[in-house]
Formats: sequence, C-alpha cells, structure tokens
Amino acid sequence: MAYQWLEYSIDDQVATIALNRPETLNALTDDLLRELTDAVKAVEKSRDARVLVLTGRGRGFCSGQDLKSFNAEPGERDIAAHLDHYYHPLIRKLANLEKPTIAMVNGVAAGAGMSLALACDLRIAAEGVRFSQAFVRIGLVPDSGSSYFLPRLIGHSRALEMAMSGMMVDDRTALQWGLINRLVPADSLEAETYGLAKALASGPPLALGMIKREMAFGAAHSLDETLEREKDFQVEAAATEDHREAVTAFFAKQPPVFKGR
Ligand code: T3D
Repeated sequence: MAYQWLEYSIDDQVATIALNRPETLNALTDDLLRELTDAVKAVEKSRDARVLVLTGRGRGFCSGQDLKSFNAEPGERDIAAHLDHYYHPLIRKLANLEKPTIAMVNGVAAGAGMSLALACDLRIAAEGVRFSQAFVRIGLVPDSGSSYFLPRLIGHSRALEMAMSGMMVDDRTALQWGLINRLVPADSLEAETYGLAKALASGPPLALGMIKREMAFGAAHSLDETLEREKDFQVEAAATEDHREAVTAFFAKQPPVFKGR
C-alpha cells in the first residue's frame, strides 16, 4: 500500500503506522487524516496484523491539526463538517479496532495529536516526551476524543488542568499521572514497544478484541450490567478453538498457538 504522508508496514503480525511529516512534527492535514483513516481500516481488515503500533517520524509524535488550515477567516472553515468527516471516523475506528493498539510516543503530542495517542489502548513513551492539550492556547477546546479519554485516564481534575491551561506535561509527570503505561530511554523505545506488541500478537485475538469491548463497557455501566456483559463475553470466549487450544497446551506444558478461531 502506497501512502504519501505516512509509512505503513506489517512485520511479525504487528502493523506499524508512522506519521511522516517530520518538518511540522507530523501536523495533521486533510490528506494525512485521509491516509491515516485508510491505514487503520487496512489494519482492521488484515489477517496478518494482530496489533497496531502508531508512531511519528522525526522528533514529534503529532502536533495536532495543521495550523496552516486556520489561516482562513473565521466562518470560512466548516469545523463541524471537518470534525465529522475527518476526525470522528478516525477516532472511532482507532478506539473500536478489535486489535490491541499501542501509541509509541517518540516525541511531543499536542492537540489532536495527543487525542490520537489517547485513543490507543496503551502508550509507551520515550524519555523527553511532552504532552499538551494545546487547543486552549489557540482559543479552542479539546476535540477528537480528548475530553472522553483524558479524564478516564488521569482523572477529572488533572484533565481539567491540562485542558484549561494547555500546560506541557513532561515525561515523568505523564508516567506518574497514568497518561502513559511505560516511560523508557529513547534508544529502547522500539525494542520495548515491539517486545510488547509481539507478546500481544501471540495472544488469543478474539479474546483480546472482547477484552477491549468489555473494559469500555465496564467504564460506562453499572456493576450489575457489567457482570451480565462479562458473562456474555465469557460464553463467547469459552466457545473458541483458542480457548480449547490454551487449556490443552497448559496440560501438555507447551505454549499455546492461537489462530483467532
Ligand atoms: O479543524 C478542525 O477540525 C479543528 C481541530 C483542531 C484540532 C487541533 O489539534 S487544535 C491544536 C493544534 N495544534 C497546536 O496548536 C500545536 C501547535 N504546535 C506547538 O504548539 C508546538 O509546535 C509544539 C508544542 C507542538 C512543539 O514545540 P517545539 O518548540 O518543540 O517545536 P516548534 O518549533 O514549535 O515546531 C517545529 C516546526 O513544526 C515549526 O516549523 P518551522 O518554524 O521549523 O518551519 C512549526 O511551525 C511546525 N509546527 C508545529 N506544530 C504545527 C506546525 N505546523 C503546522 N501545524 C502545527 N500544528
């Protein structure tokens, strides 16, 4: 698959999407957003890809919406249509992908670029990264899912502080607040990320997809509703070949080989 503004590859069942506009810290243009949505759909459909790693080329992860598009006079840009057409399908597709997603955060993540990292399941970051809800700095408000994901990750109060101040959160604070799962030296970022990605890629794909849906359901429903939903998922998981394979492998003292059936 040929893309102009990102790199897409699959290796050892791990798909990588690398935003590739390094001179702007991977700011999001319409063309890049279109390619990114297309690439996430490709991961969804691919039988070879079991895990997605999203990252950026150069020194930035993603600096959010390309600010050049804000040069138009107020009223000339239809922001609602832009969000509906470009950002919302992408964020939904990423968050609902039935495969684990890891943001390999190689550098600064700002505005909608931070939203992209938040919409992934896990975030592994290199020392020196910074995060900013930069929207307010240009008189805007969080979008592309930030106001959904951020308070769930770091709590209401810290999310409000980030959103209202546009403050830069440094790497240690991000780890301490639970914004990222792991903070690693920059020269270990790829090894750490792909180590985890490959471990997840060898897991049972159907169960991993269900775990994502189960956790999302649990975050938004009562205990009673969640217990019922867990039961449904467990019935589904228990009926898979992968479950039988894992139990057989356990007694054979062999590692299971999961086929996604
Ligand atoms: O349209 C809609 O649908 C609404 C959606 C809105 C979503 C949003 O994301 S709004 C928020 C947009 N993003 C920002 O406001 C962040 C802007 N960038 C920055 O604040 C800073 O660049 C960073 C804090 C991210 C990094 O700072 P620093 O000092 O490390 O780098 P820098 O020197 O500012 O940037 C390096 C280059 O990237 C620079 O270009 P130059 O001078 O070397 O030619 C800079 O202009 C460019 N760049 C950085 N961010 C953007 C950008 N170019 C276009 N758009 C950007 N967002």
